[in-house]
Amino acid sequence: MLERTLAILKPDCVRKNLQGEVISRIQRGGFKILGMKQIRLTKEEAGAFYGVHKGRPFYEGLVEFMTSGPCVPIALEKENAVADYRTIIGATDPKDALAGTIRKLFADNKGENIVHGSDSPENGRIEVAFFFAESELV
Ligand code: DAT
Ligand code: MG
Repeated sequence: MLERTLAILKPDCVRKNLQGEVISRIQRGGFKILGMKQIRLTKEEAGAFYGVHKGRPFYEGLVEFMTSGPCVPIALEKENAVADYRTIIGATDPKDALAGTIRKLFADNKGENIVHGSDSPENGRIEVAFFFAESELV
């Protein structure tokens, strides 16, 4: 199944100038980039994007972090995109991520973990649409 998934190069990735390192790994993974932009999220946008985590102890810090600087949402397409992208980024906590994954290589901790990835094909489509109009996906 051709799927869409949303990657975000988070503010720590941009601060560390790792955009190229991460994008090259995504490209080597065979993903097609349908759309990419650099933005700075507002508190409202970050809060809505992570709405599923509202009320959890890390939610406020997560919104703070995601609004702390520019980030780079990237719409990706590939067969089995959601699971394959999660394989190359690794576990949420870099301590648990496999060697060679993006989070293991570059992330400092569970909160500041370099990249976002969608967790299901349905959420992949929803999250891509959160950042991109269909006309921006080419
Ligand atoms: P993932 O980003 O791997 O899909 P998630 O959906 O469980 O992970 O959580 C979303 C983000 O929230 C995650 O990338 C970092 C942050 N987060 C999750 N659990 C956390 C925790 N226990 N402490 C700090 N930040 C956390
Ligand atoms: Mg998630």
